[in-house]
Formats: sequence, C-alpha cells, structure tokens
Amino acid sequence: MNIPVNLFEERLELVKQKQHNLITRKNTELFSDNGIYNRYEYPILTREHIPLHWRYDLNKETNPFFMERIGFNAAFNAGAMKFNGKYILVVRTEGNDRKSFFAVAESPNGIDNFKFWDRPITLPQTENPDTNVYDMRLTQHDDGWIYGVFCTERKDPDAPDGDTSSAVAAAGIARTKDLVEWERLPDLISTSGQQRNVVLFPHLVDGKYAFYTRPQDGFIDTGKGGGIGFGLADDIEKPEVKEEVIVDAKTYHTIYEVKNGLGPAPIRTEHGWLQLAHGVRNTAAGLRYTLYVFMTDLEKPWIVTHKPNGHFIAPLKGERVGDVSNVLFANGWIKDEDGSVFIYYASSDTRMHVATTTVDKLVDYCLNSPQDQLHSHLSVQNIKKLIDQNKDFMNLL
Ligand code: M1P
Repeated sequence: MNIPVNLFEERLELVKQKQHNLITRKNTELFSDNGIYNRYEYPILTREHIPLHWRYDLNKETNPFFMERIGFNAAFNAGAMKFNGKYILVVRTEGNDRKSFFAVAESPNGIDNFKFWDRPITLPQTENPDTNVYDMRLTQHDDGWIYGVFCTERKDPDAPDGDTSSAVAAAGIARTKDLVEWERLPDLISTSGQQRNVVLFPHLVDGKYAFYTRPQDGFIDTGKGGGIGFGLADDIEKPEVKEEVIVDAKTYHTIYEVKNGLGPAPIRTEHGWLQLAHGVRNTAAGLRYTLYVFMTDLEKPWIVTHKPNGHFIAPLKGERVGDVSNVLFANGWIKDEDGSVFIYYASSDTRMHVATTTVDKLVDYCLNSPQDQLHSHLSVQNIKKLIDQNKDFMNLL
C-alpha cells in the first residue's frame, strides 16, 4: 500500500484539534426582539461532537489512513435534566446506518462545552427487540427513579408483502438512578394502535402513574387519535393506560392542525404546570414543526388553563434546513434553582440548540398572550385591542 509516512499522525492531530475547538467554543446569547426567550449563536451539539473513539480505529496498524470506521448522521431530540450539578442531555444520536440510540452529554453551564460521556447508553431489550429508539423524555419521579420514556419502533407485522417501511411505534420505558445502568420495563399498553411522544408526569395522580400520551392510528398519521392525551396506569412495572382523555386536540387552521405532541415533563409553577409541545401543520413544502407553550391546572394537569396563540419558537435561518427540513422539536428543558429555564430544541432532525428564559417570563407569556380565536377577523380584533390600550403611550415610539 502507498501510504504517506505521516498521514495517520497528521490527520489524527487535525481531527483532534478541530473537535477540541468545537467543544470548547464559547456560545453567546443573542438579542431577543420578542423578549420571551434568547437564542444563542451556535448549536450546542452536533454530530461533530461525537467522541472520536466511537468513530475512528485509533490503531495505526489497522487504520493507516486514519479513516472513520463508524459514521454518525445527527445528534438531536434530547431529553434533559440537571444531575449532580451538571446540565445533562440524553441525546438521540443517529448513525449513518439510520439507527438511533441514546447517549449522555453534559455541560457545566447549559449553553456550551457539551461533551459526550465515554460510552453510549446500553438499553436493555424486551422480548421484542427494538428496531429503532428515539426521543427520550426524562422524568425525576417522586418514587425516586429517573424514568426515560421513549419511542420504540418495530416493523409492522401486518404490513403487506413488499411494504418495507411501515412500522409500529410504542412507548418504551426504562429507569435509572445514575443515567449509566438502566432497567427496562415493559412497553406501555394503551388504547390506540400506536404511541409516540409519551411523557411521564412526575407525581402520582389518584395514587397512579400518569402519562401524557399521543394516541395515533398510523405510524405517521395520527388519524382520529390526534391530540395530546392523558391517562393513568396502576402499575409502572406492568404499565397500561386503559383510558385516555384528550388534553389538547389537533385543530383546523392552527399550528397543530395535523398533529401535536408533548415535549418534556412539565414545570410546576404557582400558577399551574408549564407545558412545552410541538405542533405540526401542512404547507405546500411539506410538514412544518414548531414549538408552542401552554399551561395546565395544578391539581388537574390534564386541563388546559392558558394557551397563547400560535408558535412559541419556529425554525429560523440555518435551523430550517437539515435531514427533515422546517422542523423544530423539543423533548427537554431544565429549570434551575434561580428560576432560569434552558429550553433544549433540535432543528430539522439534525442538531441541538438552547434557548434561555425564566419561569416568570413563561408564566407571563401564558397569562397575558391572546388565545387563538381561529378566525382572521378575530385575530384583527386582538391586534386592535392592543392598539387601543397603547393609545396613551404612543409618545414612547
Ligand atoms: O421528523 C420530525 C419529527 O417526527 C416525529 O414526530 P411526530 O411523531 O410528532 O410526527 C418524530 O419522529 C420526531 O423524532 C421527529 O423529530
């Protein structure tokens, strides 16, 4: 073989330096016109952050060209929590082989310096092995366990011959105390054929484990089952939800007209539970995923009390483009002791970002933003109301 003498060493050094620069890069808060949250200059996690020892054979004898042996496609849709003082993401990490798995990354400040742990999570299997797993929601439950509820996908056994893409989605459940060793529980049984975007509520409700669900008829189409649901399970070790009520239905001519799904477990405030969700609408260019925020009742967390109209965050600039373009998706946020909130969102099924805000700002946003009135002329009434309220303050402009 004709191999330049120092190729291995030179490439190793360059690749190491490039990744070091990326991981240690400072992230800067951007000015916020809306004042509700701040975006940041750079994505916080990308496939380039994936550790080099997961990608390269580091032995010069067996990898003289210093080539990647395992390629990675994306790092996105991460669950989040604060753990041992660190900002933790459980990242949907996707190989070039299209398989997603979970891997922990941590940061000292929540906005930059995210670094993957040494090894990906080893997720135990049920008797029916997962083909693909993704989008873990983390819940620190009152029972002392950290639960990870995620989507497990398997080939549809009823798909006709020749259909090699139809799948069945279900909610997989695993729990841990240290984010390293995970115990797998049976998949959630529920009333609908398929489930995705399932989130465990942190407290028992009527002595039972409570789940936000997203009942759906098909793998992509939610069909009649559309909407964020809520149901109770007697036993987390044999989890079954026998009845689901719809918390937030998909609705004609809204940003969640096609489907929606809850993001992370809610944040408790004195005014109610803050909820972050994604909504999906149709466009000529395909589906558009945006994030929205609403609030549910403290005692009855399945009842919506406040719901600002429209999207909260939508894809902007470079966020619009990726593997599945025009998508923002979030399944993780962290509330700090001082009331700061770190919203971890993925853009276009490709990379992770952070936006920061506070509990007070999110509550103010929920309590004081107009609701969707479902008609253009009623939207205009909302605008005119604000204009009228402002008439004595126009000298400020
Ligand atoms: O591709 C966009 C998103 O599509 C799915 O979300 P939903 O079930 O609401 O359609 C999920 O596969 C999600 O991972 C993905 O980001």
